[in-house]
Amino acid sequence: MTKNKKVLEYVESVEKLCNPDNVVWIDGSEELYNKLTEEALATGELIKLNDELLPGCYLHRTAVNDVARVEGRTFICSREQVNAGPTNNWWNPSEAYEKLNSILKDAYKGRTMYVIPFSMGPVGSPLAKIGIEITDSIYVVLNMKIMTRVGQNVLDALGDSNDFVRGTHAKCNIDENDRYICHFPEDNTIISVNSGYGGNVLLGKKCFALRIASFQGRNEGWMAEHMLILGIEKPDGKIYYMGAAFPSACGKTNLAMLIPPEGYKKAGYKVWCVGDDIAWIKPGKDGRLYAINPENGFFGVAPGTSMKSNPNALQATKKNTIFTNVVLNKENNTVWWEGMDKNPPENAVDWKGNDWNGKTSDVKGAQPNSRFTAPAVNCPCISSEFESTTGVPMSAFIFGGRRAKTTPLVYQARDWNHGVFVGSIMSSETTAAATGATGVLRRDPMAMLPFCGYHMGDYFGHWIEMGSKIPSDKQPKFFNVNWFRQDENGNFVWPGFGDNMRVLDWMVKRIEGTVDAKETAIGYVPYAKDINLDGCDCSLETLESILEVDNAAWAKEAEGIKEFYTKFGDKLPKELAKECDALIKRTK
Ligand code: GTP
Ligand code: SPV
Ligand code: MN
Repeated sequence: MTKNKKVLEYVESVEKLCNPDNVVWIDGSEELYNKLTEEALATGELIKLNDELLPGCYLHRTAVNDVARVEGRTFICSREQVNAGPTNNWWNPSEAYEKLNSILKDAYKGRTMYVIPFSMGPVGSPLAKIGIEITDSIYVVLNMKIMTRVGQNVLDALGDSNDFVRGTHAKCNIDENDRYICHFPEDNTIISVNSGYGGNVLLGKKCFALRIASFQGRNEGWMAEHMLILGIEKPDGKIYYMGAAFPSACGKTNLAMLIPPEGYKKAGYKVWCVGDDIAWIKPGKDGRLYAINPENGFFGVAPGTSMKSNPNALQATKKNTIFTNVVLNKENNTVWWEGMDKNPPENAVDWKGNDWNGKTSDVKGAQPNSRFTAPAVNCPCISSEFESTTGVPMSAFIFGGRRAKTTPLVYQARDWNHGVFVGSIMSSETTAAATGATGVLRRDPMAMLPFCGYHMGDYFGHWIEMGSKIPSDKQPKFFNVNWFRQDENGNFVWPGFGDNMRVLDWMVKRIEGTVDAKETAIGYVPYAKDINLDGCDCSLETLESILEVDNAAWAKEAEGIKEFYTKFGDKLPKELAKECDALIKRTK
C-alpha cells in the first residue's frame, strides 16, 4: 500500500517484535471492514443489534477491569524528566522501551496484526496530521474507522514523509498490573498495552490528538486543546465559533450539540457542531485563530444521553455506531443506559454480560463510563464546516467544570492573559471517565491535566505566547461557565442543557459589544436581567443567586491557586503569577 520507507520500517519492526500470524493493512474498503466485522461477530467480540432499529450497529463489552482511562498508568516518556513536568507520570524512555518491548515480545502470536493509516483532520488539510496505528484488536480497527479518516488516501497524502505518529497497541491479557499507556513525544511514538478501553487504545484520540499534538503544537506554533467547537448562527446569518474546554464527562458533547430553547429557535437561532472533544487551533493568514476538529466521530458518554438532554447525540447513534458497555435489551435487541428514558428493559443483559432486570435490579445496567462511537456525519446539527481544511475562525474560548459552589454560572475574563489565568485555575469534581474516586475536587487547567504531553508550566507559557502573536482586536474573548451549581439539597440549580443557549447568547452580545457587565474580583459577570429567561424554568432571583461572586470564598480559592501554582516553580509564567496576586488583592 505504500513505498514510504519509514512506514515500512516501522511496520516491519513491530511485526518482528510482536510476531503475528498475519498482517492486514486497513485500506479503507468496505469489503475489508465487513470481513472484520464478520470475524468479530463470530468470536463474540461484537454483538449485532437490531438491523431495522439500529442498522449497522454493534455492542461490545470490555473486561470489567478495563472501563476507563488509567491516569496512574499513563506516562510521558520525555528524554528529560523535567519536560514531563509535575503533573505527568514520567518514565525514562530507555527503561520504558525495554519494559514495553518485553511485554510486546510475541504479543501478537496466534493473532492478526492490523496496520491502520489514519489522518487526524481532513485528509490533506494543512492542519491535519497522520498516524499509523498497529493493533491486534478488530474493535480498535472498527472504532478508528469511525473516529478518524482511515485508508489508502492517507498513505497517499503522507507520500514519503517521515512526519507521522507511530502508535502500537496490544491487548495482551488485559492485565491491569501490566497496563501501560506510554508517550514518547520526541519520537512521535505511542505504545499502549494490556487495555481494550477507548481512551487507552484508540491512539488517535487522547494519546495523539492531545498528548503528542500538544507537544508538536508548542514546537510548531499551534495548540491542541480538549475543546468542543460549536458555531452559533444568529437570525441575521452571522455565525460565531466558540471552543469550550470542560474536563471529561462535564458536558462537551452536550454543549456541542445544543438545541436552542423554543423562543430562540423561533427567532432563527441555530447551533452547529464542529467537534465535541478536541480542537487543533492555529493562527490564520488574517491573524485570527482557526480551529479544526481532528476527529471524524464522537466517542460519547452514553448514560444521561436522552431525547431530552441531547437528541442530536442520540440521533447520531441510530446507525453505524458501536456501543461499549451499555445494556442489551433482549426483547428487541437494542441498547439502553441509565438516563435514556424512565423505562428500563426487564429482559436484559447488563454491561458485565449478566442477566439484568431494570425494574427490579439495584445495580446499574450500563457502566457509568459506557460510550457510543458514532460517525460525525450522523449528527443532525453537524456543521457545514466540518470538512473544512482551513478550519473555523474562533470568537471565544470557554472554560468550565463541575463546581457545586463558588464559581458563578458565567463570567468573562478581562483580556487574553487573564483568560489564560482563568483556564489555568479550572477545577472540577472528578467523574467516571477516569478510574479512581469520583466527586473529588481537583485542579484541571484547561481540562488538560491528564492530556498535556509536556511540562504544564511551559504549556501555560505557550498559551501566553500564542496571545502575544494575535492582535488584540482579533483575539477570542475568554469566558468561564459552571452549569453545576448545587443548592443545599445537592440539586443542580441551573436547568442546563438547551438552556445553556441563554448563556451563549450573552457571550455573543459581549463579543458584539452590545451588553454591559458588572466588574467583580474575578472578571465580568452578567447583570441577571441581561440573560434571557423567557420560557426558562429558572427565576430571576435564582439566576441572581448563581451569578453572585463571594469575595471571601474567592479569597480562599485564590490561596488554593497560589499553592497549586507553586508546583510549577520557575516555569510558571510571570504573567500568571501577576494575575493570581491581582485576584488576591481584589478579593480583599
Ligand atoms: P468526554 O467525552 O469524557 O470528554 O465528556 P464530555 O465533556 O463530552 O461530557 P458529556 O457532554 O458527555 O456530559 C457528561 C455528563 O454531563 C452527562 O451525565 C450529562 O448529563 C451531564 N451534563 C451535560 N451538560 C449538562 C448541563 O448543562 N447540566 C447538567 N446538570 N449536567 C450536564
Ligand atoms: C475523555 O475521557 O475525556 C474522553 C473519553 O473523551 S476517552 O477517549 O476515554 O479519553
Ligand atoms: Mn474528552
